[in-house]
Amino acid sequence: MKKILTLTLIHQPPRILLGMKKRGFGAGRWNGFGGKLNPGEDIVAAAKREIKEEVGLEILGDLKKAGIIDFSWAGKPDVLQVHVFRAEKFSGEPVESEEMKPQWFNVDRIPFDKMWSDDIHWLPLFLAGKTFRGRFVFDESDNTLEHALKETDLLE
Ligand code: CJF
Repeated sequence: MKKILTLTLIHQPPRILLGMKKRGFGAGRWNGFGGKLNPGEDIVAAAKREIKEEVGLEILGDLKKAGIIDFSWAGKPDVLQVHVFRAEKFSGEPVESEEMKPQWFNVDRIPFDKMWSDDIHWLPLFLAGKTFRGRFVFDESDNTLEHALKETDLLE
């Protein structure tokens, strides 16, 4: 089964806003903001809702499509399809929630050792303003076993 998730990174070069996930899936890792869609909700609406819920910000202007990544685990049929967005402008100040503790990072000091193991592969493309499609296969410890990643002009 394929599950769709959103992931939005707020990028104001040379800084990027990440959150330390405090509970649930990905707890203990820095990441952008996002998660599952509610029933009947479209992907962009879900992305904006998650940013509001997790870090208290309203996105100004459009979310920009940055990439689509399919994740699976060796020997398991389920696929997590993560739609990655870039946000540049927002209103409000980042606030800590029950889910996330936000912090700005300089793009030269991204804490890859405390992030999902895929991020080191695609985040450089994201930071360069590129759009991409990717596929990652993880082992049971969430290490990347194999991956494919390509820059693409057209998403979807
Ligand atoms: N950066 C990143 N975000 C993920 C998932 C992921 N890797 C795969 C799980 C192994 N890497 N998210 C999934 C949960 O929703 C937010 C984004």
